[in-house]
Order: sequence, then C-alpha cells, then structure tokens
Amino acid sequence: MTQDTSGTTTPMGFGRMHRKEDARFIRGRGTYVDDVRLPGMLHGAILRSPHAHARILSVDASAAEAYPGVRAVITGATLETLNLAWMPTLSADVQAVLATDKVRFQGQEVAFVVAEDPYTARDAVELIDVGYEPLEPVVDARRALDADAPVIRDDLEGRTGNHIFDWEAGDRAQTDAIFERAEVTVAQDMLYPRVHPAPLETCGAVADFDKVTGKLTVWCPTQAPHAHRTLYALVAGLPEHKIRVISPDIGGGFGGKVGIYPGYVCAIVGSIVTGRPVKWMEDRSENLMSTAFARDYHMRGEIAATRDGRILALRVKVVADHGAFNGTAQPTKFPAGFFGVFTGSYDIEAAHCEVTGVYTNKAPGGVAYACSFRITEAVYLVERMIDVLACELDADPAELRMRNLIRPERFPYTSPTGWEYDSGDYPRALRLALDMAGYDKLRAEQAERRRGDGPQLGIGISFFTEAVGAGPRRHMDILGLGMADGAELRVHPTGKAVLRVSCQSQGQGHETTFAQIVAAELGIPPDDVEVVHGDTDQTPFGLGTYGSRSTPVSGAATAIVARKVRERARLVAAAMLEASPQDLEWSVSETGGRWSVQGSAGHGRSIQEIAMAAHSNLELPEGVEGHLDAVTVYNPPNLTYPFGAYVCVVEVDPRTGQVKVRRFVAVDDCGVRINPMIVEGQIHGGLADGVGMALMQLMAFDEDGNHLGASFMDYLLPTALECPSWELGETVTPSPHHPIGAKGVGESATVGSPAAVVNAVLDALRPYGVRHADMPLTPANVWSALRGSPLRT
Ligand code: PCD
Repeated sequence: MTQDTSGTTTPMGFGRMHRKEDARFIRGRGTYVDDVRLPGMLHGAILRSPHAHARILSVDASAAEAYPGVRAVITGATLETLNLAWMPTLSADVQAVLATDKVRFQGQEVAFVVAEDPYTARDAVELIDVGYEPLEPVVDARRALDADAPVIRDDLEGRTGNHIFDWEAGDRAQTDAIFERAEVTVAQDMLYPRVHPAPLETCGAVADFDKVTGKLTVWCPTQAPHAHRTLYALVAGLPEHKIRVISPDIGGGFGGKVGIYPGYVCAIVGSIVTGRPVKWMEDRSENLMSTAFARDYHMRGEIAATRDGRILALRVKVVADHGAFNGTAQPTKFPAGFFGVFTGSYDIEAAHCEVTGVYTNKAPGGVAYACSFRITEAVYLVERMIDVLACELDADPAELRMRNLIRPERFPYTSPTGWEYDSGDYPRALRLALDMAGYDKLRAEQAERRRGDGPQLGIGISFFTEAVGAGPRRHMDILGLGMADGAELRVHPTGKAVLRVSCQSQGQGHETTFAQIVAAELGIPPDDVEVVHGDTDQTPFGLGTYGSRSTPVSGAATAIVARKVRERARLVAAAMLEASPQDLEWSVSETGGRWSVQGSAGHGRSIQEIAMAAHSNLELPEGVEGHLDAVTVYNPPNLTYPFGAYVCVVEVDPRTGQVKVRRFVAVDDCGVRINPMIVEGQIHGGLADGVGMALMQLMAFDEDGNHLGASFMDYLLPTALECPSWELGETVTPSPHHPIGAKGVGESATVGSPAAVVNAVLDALRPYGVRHADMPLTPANVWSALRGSPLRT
C-alpha cells in the first residue's frame, strides 16, 4: 500500500507487485524485432565508411549486384532518384541516409544490400567498391570552431564553418555583476565524455510494403511509434493511415531508440524496391559506432560565493559536440535540451549559461541517454562545482549543500533561468541520506586512513533535481508534434479492461504500473487490465517514452481516462439503483470498486456489475451512452521535478589508481510511487549506469577520427562485480499538479549518480592536491591525475 496524494491509502492498485510482462520475459518468450519472421522475407546489410571524413569519388556496386542471392543494392544515388538520400533529424537538420557527396564519420552508411539471407547480404557488402579521397577530419569540438578547420557540412548552402548554434539562458549582466564583487570565485573546466546508451538489443527494422493495399508496416524498436509514423508520412510522402509502426518488445532503449536511423529507411526502401519484406539488424559494433551517442559536453563552470559558503551566482560555458549531423533529440525550443536547469537544487540569485553546438566528424545523435534532455550534464556540472567550491573554502561538501539547498517553503520555486520546480523537501532528503550513510563515522574513518598510505576512503555526495514529463505542448514539441499523450480505456461486459496508451515500454514495466493506475482508480484488479502499447494501429496518438515522461504524461492520461469511465459508471449505477447520480458515493476496498448510495454501503453495485449492465438492455437515462469506455488526451500543465540525495563511498588505491565502490546510498523522491518494486529496479539500473559512466565508459576516437570503442571489449558496461549492494531510501513529496501525485523516476539515478561517484574519488584524492579529473576515472586516469600527467586512456 502506498499513500496517495490526499493521504488516503489505495487498497487496490498501488504497491509492490511482480511485473506482469516478466511472465514472458523470464521464459524467453518476448518478441523482439529480430524475432519477427515474415514469409519471403529478405535481409539487408549496410556498407559503412572506413573514413571519418572523405569525399566519395565513385561507388561501383556491379559485383555485389551480380552476387548470387542478392536482390538489390541501394546506394546514395538510388535514393537521390527517390528524393530520399537525406532525411530530417530530430533537430531539424538533415542527415544522409546513404552518403552521396562525402562521408562525415567513421561508420557512416554508404550502401545497402538486400539479399536472400543475412550472410549473403554481408558478403556482398564487401564487394562494393567505393573510391574515397580522404579529407582532414575534425575530431576535437573546440578545434571545430577554428577559422581554418575543415568545413564538415559543405552540403548545407552557405556554410563556412562548423558552428551550429549559440544558445543562452539566464541573466548575463546580473550574473557578471555578482561575480565582480564576490568574495570567492572558483572556476573549473570539465568534460562530460561522449558515451553510448548501449542497450542489450541493438537497433533494427522489418519493413513490409504491400503493393496491393499500399500499406507499409514497419516493426522496429522505437520508443516513439506514433512520432515515427508521422515522420515517415511527412518524409516519404506515404499516406499516414497506410503506415503502421509496430514497436514490439524492446531490449532496452535508454534514449537511443527515439530517432529514426538510416537503416530503418533503407529497409523500407528495400521492401518497396523488391516487393518483399526486408529485415535489417545492426550488430554490436555498428550500434556502438553509428547509432547515437550521448553527452560530449565540454564545460567550464564558475561559482561566485561568500567566504562563509553562500552561493551567489553560477556561470557556465559549454561547447557541445553534436557530431556530423545535428540529430540531438529534444523539444524544438531547446537546442541544448533542458540544460537550462543547471542551477540544480540550489537557491542561487543569478545564473547564466551559454552553449555553442558544433559539428565534428563523429556519429550524430546527442540522445537523452537516461536523462531528460541534457539534465545529466547540468547536474554533473553543478555538483562538481559545489565540490570544487568546498575544496576552495575547505568546507564540508554536505554542509555546503545543506546551506544552499532550496528550502521547502520556497516551492513552487522559480529558478533563475525560469523553470518552475513543482514540489520538494530537499534538506529532509539530504539529511536522510547522510544518516543512512553514517556520514560522521565515515569522515572519522577517512581521517584515520589518511594517516596511512594504503587505500584511501572517498565520500562523494550529489543532490539532483530532474525535470521530467515533457510537455506542456505549448512549450514543447518534437519537430512540431506537441508533447501530449492520448489514452483509451474500455471495460468489457464481464468487467475486464483494456487500456491503450501511446507510450512504449522498453523494460520499465508499463504493462504492470499502468494496470495498477487503472486498478486504483476503478477498483478492477491489475491482472484484469490489459495494457496495449507499441502499435500505431491499436493505440491513440502520443509522443512516446523517453525523458521519464510516461508516468507524468501517459500515466496522468490513464488516471484521467479511468476517472471518466468511473463517472460514466456512476450514471449507469444510478439507473441500476434507481437513485440520483449525485446521491452515489465511490469506494474502493480490497474486493474492488463500487458505487453505492451515500450512507448505505450495502445498497450499491460493483464496477463489474455496472460494466455488465452498461452493455445490457437496462434503460439508461436520456443522454447517457451505453458501454463503459472513454478516451482522453493529457497535456501536462508543467514538468514534474523528482529529486534525490546520493552518497557514494569509494576506496582508491593511490599506488594503482584502482577505484572500488564500497557503498552507495540513494534517497529518491519521485512523489507517489505506483509500484515501489519497479521504482527500486529503475533506481538500481540507473545507479549501475552512473558507476559505468563515472568509472569506465568512453567513446574514444584517435586523431584520424577512428572509433576506438566499437565493442564491449573496449566500451565497458558495469556488471554486478563493479556495483555494491545499493542502499535505498525514499521520501514522498507528491507532485501537486499530477492526478495521482507521481513524478517520473526512470532516469533519476543515472542523472544523480555519476557526480556522487566522481566526487567520492576526488574526495579520496584531496590530500594529494587533485581538485578535478574527468570521467571515466579508470585506474590509468586516476593514476595520471595523481601524478599530474595529462595521460588519457
Ligand atoms: N513508476 C512508478 N512510480 C513513480 C514513477 C514511476 O511506479 N512515481 C514506474 C512507472 O510507472 C514505470 C517506471 O517506474 O513503470 C518508469 O517510469 P517513468 O519514470 O515514467 O519513466 P518511463 O517514461 O516509463 O521510462 C523512460 C525511462 C527512460 S527515459 C530511460 S532512458 C530508461 C528508464 O526509463 N530506459 C530504460 N528505465 C529503463 N528501464 C529499462 N528496463 N529499460 C530502459 O530502456 Mo530516456 O530519455 O529514453 O534516455
């Protein structure tokens, strides 16, 4: 049982419950894109560029075309005839589907072979002969802005440089003025390195164009099926009602499955050209090299404060590496995503930030990998800066945070850059985390260890605020599509229900939690509620699952559509009881939902009885429709602002640079928890993610733009071995504007944890005079930081 917003409990619905979908997942009975096998299906494979930057002189596909089993070879030239060589990106740039003029990153798509089986397709790819003239690559984002840097996007008319945009937020004059008179200022350069969402399932698609009906069906693991369908319609000129996008079970998305990738378009063209279904599945290296990336923010932070630790102002400059095509995923008005929340959880008088986006010869993407559009970068920046300030003032980082956190009475709180935080009690969460960690005892142990030369103890704190649940649609859209979500609910005559939603689970457990929302609102057991998602022919329009928006938006839509059904049920019950609807009261007990005459609980009807009556020959009052169903569209009034306080304890061996995460305490507040077990699972995953980014993940490139991390041998994922047993705590501050008081949580831990780990490592290194080192804090990087050498892995 969990508290709901009004402080009452929900006897049915919210609470710990095993995930319904696990019945198929743990038996290996899920259906992923690669499980889709259609009669007569062909297979596609992509030829990719070996160069980071090169002019294409010629493409000779004749040997591949002649290879037995090959059914089609599609090149950039083929696509040009169809006007499909370029496609729009999520940031209103264009991206080459198959390169025509130049290749702009290593691994870029050059040609697509369609064959009878995947092996033939791969073999034939090797037979395509491409003539390249290598060009100087631009690998360093800061170098990209140099006047003499090679121009990457000479396809865009009038381009003379690699600059994409400048974006700023906050009040520059006010911020600068505070800096000028501040007692203390600190500055620090830091990099949030390029990382990859690396879901276990790679991307892929099965496209089936039926020439007779003119209908195109595309199976692909998209986090936003409806947006994909609309974009296919707009780009390919196919009628939208003749396109069906099916997103089956997804083996992890983490933001990497929001966009449309060239392979999807190639599979579609392949099916149109051959008249047969075409499957394309990328392998691990292709996924790591070409399909999305995240972060790559070169940041400089500055804090102005009083000598006794009151933070007055924050100033930030960012050079954002967007790769060869600006394909970052975020609402249109926000070219730097929600980086504007960079003042974090602190009550700061003034702030200003500037972000400059640049092109480089690297894969495009800039996906919101487990953060609501760049909030991970923002939280990392401010949380590192607080520790840098603590170092400068020789202050305790916990006390410094406590001193500057936004006080509970300040909510709803408007940040200096204009974000309205809905609710929170930050000091309570931090106090709980420190208590759980036994902070004072840890500091004592640390002091003790500092007297020896063995492994040093580091205690790292981070406090984060996320802003999740985009829209409101007035301010937030993706390529013009407003960020609101539909929901449809139908209760069958026997009282079993079907909920149809536009969001699409990638492992988050929506089939369970969304059924629980209906259960809490209607008193129908969660097992009696089927959640349909991921098929545009079966579900209402909506913008999909990312930015932890499903619970804030689709979850709210679900509660509201269930309330509409409940109101319909009231009218039907009134007719059944021959009472006036106003005289009925609603209740949910362990046995279910019920409308009864006020004051006489026995005189009522269960939701199941009402459902049957709604479909029967019962005489209904004038104007009351039969059946028991409803539809709704939910446009959120604001984002929800989950938050948390994390404490990480590490041991660092100064002789080897090895870091061991000994403990991790995470106190999260995501408002009302629908299913605490799922919430905890989400937090566990995000914490592991954070440890991975802090300690071992990096998409590295050499100076020629060669990708150095295209396998899991080089791009390391954290396993149980690197993770401690997580210690979780919670506070519950409901969102005042969400129908059930819930805030999103899916990305909270990924947002909050990297800074805690890095702060812990640097805390351990403090006696050695190391103030900052960039992620990933591999043994080599820690070792070289200790020796003040710029060596990087
Ligand atoms: N919940 C509850 N309660 C609360 C909240 C929440 O219960 N309060 C739950 C729900 O309902 C779900 C989950 O939990 O089931 C989650 O949610 P959310 O927060 O709303 O979120 P979503 O939207 O659903 O999801 C999304 C996220 C993201 S975003 C990410 S990255 C990640 C996460 O999610 N991803 C993933 N998590 C996960 N998990 C898994 N398993 N897988 C995956 O993939 Mo992005 O933007 O995309 O980057």
